[in-house]
Amino acid sequence: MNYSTLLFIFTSTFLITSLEAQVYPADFSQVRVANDISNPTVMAFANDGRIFVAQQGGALRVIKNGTLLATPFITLAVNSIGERGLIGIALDPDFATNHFIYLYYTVSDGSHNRLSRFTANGDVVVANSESIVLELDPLSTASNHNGGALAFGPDGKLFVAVGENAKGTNSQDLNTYLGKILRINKDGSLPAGNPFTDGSEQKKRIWAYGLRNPYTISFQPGTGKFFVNDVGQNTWEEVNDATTGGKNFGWPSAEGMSTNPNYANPVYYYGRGTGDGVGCAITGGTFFNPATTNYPASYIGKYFIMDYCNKWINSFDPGVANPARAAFATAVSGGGVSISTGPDGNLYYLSRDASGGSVFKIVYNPIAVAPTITQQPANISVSQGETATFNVSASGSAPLTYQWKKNNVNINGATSAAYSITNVQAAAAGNYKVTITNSAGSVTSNEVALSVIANKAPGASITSPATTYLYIAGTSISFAGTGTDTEDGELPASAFSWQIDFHHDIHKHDQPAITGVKSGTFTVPVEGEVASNVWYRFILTVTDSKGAKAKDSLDVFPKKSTLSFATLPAGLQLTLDGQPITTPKSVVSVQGVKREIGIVTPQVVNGIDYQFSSWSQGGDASQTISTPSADIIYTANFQPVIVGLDEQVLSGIDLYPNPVREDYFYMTVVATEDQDTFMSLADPLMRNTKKMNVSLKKGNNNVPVYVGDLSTGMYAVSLKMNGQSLSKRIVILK
Ligand SMILES: [Ca+2]
Repeated sequence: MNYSTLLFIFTSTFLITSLEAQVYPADFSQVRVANDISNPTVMAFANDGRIFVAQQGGALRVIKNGTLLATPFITLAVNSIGERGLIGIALDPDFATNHFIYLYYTVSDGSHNRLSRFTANGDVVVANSESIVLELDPLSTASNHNGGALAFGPDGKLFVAVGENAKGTNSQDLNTYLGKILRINKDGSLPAGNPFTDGSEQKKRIWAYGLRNPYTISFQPGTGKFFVNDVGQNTWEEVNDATTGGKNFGWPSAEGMSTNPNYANPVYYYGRGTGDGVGCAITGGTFFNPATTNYPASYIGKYFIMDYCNKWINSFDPGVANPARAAFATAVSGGGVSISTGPDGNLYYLSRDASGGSVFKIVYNPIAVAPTITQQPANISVSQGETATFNVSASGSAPLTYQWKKNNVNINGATSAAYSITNVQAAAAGNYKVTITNSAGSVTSNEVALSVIANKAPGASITSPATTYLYIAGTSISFAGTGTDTEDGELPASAFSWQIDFHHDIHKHDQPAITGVKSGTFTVPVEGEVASNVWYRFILTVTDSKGAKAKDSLDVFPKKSTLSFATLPAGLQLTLDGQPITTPKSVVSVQGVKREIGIVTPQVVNGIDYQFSSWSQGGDASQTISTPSADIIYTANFQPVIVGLDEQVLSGIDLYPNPVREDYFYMTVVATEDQDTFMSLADPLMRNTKKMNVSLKKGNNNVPVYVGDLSTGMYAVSLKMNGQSLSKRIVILK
């Protein structure tokens, strides 16, 4: 994949939207409730019908009676780099009387995530009502895996999902909140009934651990069943049952199903790929148990999940073992980040879609319902050469068909909810409206005007970095651009806005815009994402004095090296970023990115226990390396576990003569019962090994061992007996 500079066409996203119409079961359709909610993260419903929608940048918005209120409930100062920002919300179970709202956000200096309580006064916050509930552990420079989900359990306790900050070992460390589900009192204090009652403050708040990025959680009304949706790394997305406290879900050692009895397996999981039922990130899950609904009874009690990348909604029965997936929706709008069951008995989802972030409602109309317009098109005023887009939203039974008209005449091909005119010229001015039709009737929108201003759109160009530039993590990328305009001349710095989006595979992480500068630097973090199929997209937008815009875009790719991992003896296991790998193994890594390497110990091969001895590059068994500028091999040396001579009695075996100068030595051993087992010899570097079967009789045994085929050296002799490995050193001299 090699992107060169490309000019953005404003209409592209709308054209794609119209081509990818949502597919629902018969009689289901979606209605847009609100849009223009940029970078939405999560939402919560009040029983009075209001929907609170959090924006990553710190604003909490309110949708009331189907309208997005212009004034945010609150605008918090947050750090919103990467996946940070305002990313969690829960309403108090007694919200109707105490008006408490809990928010999870990254503090503005980026040092940590915080959980705070705020008090509502109608649709806005009571000034200075913030009460800090819990300060979470310090963050590294990695800006991803923050979790953020909040929910009250049936016990009235607040459950908090915290990501592992892109460091897998945090998930197994009971002295940090990172990578955990916490269970706390509303004020942050320790509740009774948590699984760990001793140790650190963190440990005593932990409800479940071994999690990577638990972005959403859900309780089932009635049963209290508690599911945690954990976004996976390279293989599996998980739904985990954390109803019972104290479970370890295995990250980073295990993702998906594991045979390790210490890990709780997911109740449902799905893998990578294209299409329905697979994907890249589980960003929503909800138990569909509304008080009332007009959905068919077969949907009630099901657990609905949503995937961000492949844009589908599936469901499964949470009450059965190994539940099967049921298809529900495909090609949903944009990138879904949250799915909820509304108090009105409908499913809702929150999407980073082409309309600037939207809330959608999924409705069931078994009897055809005529269309009604939920959002009218608006008047548009554009400069010559720009793109004009009219939008309409309507509810009613699917399928809905659209026909846009200019000055009362049908426009050929203008048959979607959005209608775009590119490269607008004076002749495009006029009056526009749309008629929406289904089997039960039709409705026509308000007529709105398109005005064309005698103004030419500006031109934008990114001049730095060069298209051939490749970055190294930890270094700064210098960016610069120009903006020219026929009427205004050279555009001033205030006309410039930069967007630097981090792309990984098929999804992207939005970064906050940098405005008011013609040039600047961007430092690439060394932590956060270890994958190598990553790049940054620099987008420059310039705006002229009449409001006309132009964009330029440049994709900047990394320099990469190959990291190879080996062990001596060969074939043993290591860990990379906390996950087990079997050697030899090679991975491509972005230069400058930090990787955590470690060893698995002890390991048993052919009955011999091995333990870590040293790394080829030196250093501790577990260490952090920075991906170098050249390919490299990291070799971990292991040694057999050899019991010392002073432990002769304990070992239970004796060897004579030792040293041995002939072709045989004798091993004496006392067995508690008859048994067929085996013994092995190995030199410390495993250059010479020998394995032989041994039949032991109850009582004293004197076993001759042929070593005529082994060269001079020190060897570990290991005997398996009663499930234990007994070892002793012997020296062979020729
Ligand atoms: Ca102009």
